[in-house]
Amino acid sequence: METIILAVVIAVVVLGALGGLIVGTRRRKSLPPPPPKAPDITAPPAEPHVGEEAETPRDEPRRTIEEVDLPGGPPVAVEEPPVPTVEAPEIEIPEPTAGRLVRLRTRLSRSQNALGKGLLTLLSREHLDDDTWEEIEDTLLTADVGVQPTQELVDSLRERVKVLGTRTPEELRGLLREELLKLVGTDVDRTVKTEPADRKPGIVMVVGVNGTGKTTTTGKLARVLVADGRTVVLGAADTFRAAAADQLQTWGERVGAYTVRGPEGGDPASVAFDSVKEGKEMGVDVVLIDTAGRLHTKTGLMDELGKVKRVVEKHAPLDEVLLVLDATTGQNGLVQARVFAEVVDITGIVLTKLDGTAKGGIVVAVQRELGVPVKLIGLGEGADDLAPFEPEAFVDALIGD
Ligand SMILES: Nc1nc2c(ncn2[C@@H]2O[C@H](COP(=O)(O)OP(=O)(O)OP(=O)(O)O)[C@@H](O)[C@H]2O)c(=O)[nH]1
Ligand SMILES: [Mg+2]
Repeated sequence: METIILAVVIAVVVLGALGGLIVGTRRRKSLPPPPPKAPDITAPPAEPHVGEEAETPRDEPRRTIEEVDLPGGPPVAVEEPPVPTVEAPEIEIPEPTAGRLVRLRTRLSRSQNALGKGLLTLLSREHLDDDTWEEIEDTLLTADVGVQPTQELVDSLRERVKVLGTRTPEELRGLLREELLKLVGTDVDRTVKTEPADRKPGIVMVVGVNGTGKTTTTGKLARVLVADGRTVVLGAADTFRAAAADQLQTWGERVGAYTVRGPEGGDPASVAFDSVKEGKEMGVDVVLIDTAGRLHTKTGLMDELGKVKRVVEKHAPLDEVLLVLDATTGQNGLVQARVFAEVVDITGIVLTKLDGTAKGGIVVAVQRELGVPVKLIGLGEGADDLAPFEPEAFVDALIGD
């Protein structure tokens, strides 16, 4: 009897165990296979778990490399080796710089209408009486030529018109052209100094108040240099905003120029120093340093700019310090210019936004104010809308053909 009971118990246990096994197996089999996971390159590899191999059959078709989405880019095709499919970011070939001002002359139309055409119309009047001369004076002052230069131009024109007697439109145009050119100055060296004879790289620093167009100008200038066959490193010494360095880097990437940047809020002088150091190591021709916009009225900020200059000059003297002035701000720009000139020795002026103003006469006023030539002018937001300043082309654009 005991033997029978024992046999029954054993049978029940064995059957139960078998049943459980079958149920267990079924249950396991009925589980859906885990979805294939996209590889997460930021997460550590997951720990293997017991039973995982049974759940994911080894013969599951493996995903090919094409199916793997890499962050930030389309899938890279690797199966067609004859055609190079991994594309480097396209590098733009900027326009040549020669004759840019002539190409962009129509952008000066506002100054042309207000200054050039206004003057020619007034001078063509049959009787040039005192009132007319006063109107001519007002026209020049409104275009921001400045009081002293205006006086000189009017005096000289008055004299020459008197000598001329009767006058044809061509003669008047010729007179005005000569007199305007005299004010703008034709015998100044306006080349942007980027290539010192005795060393490499040339060092250019770009300064100015907020929003005048420093970063844009630095980017455009990099393009000019690259178009002329130079190699360039950019220094993002505007460390106040990360976006500022991004903005500069974007300009650089378009023409293949490397950008040196530092931590947000870091020391601008140290970024400027490092950019020249890297430029030297890389053997490039020119290092362009973009600085943060600063209020010319804030002593601390201006002192900091002086420090940036001094620290960079531990490498070598700066070849060019370009002050960027927004032409639309008129006389206020002159006040800024004076303060900057005291802190860093300005060697050239970039007048931006001349496309948006009737005050082209500011070219004359600012040169007088600083005794420093306008070397470049900005005539638009486009990448190649920066032109070397050529007095003849400028005056011709003002008075029309
Ligand atoms: N129309 C016109 N716009 C310009 C010109 N130069 C620059 N700008 C515009 O002016 C704005 C400011 O330019 P940025 O280069 O960022 O000025 P910034 O001096 O670096 O400014 P901060 O770094 O904030 O001091 C941008 O919208 C430019 O596109 C120009 O010659 N003509
Ligand atoms: Mg900027």
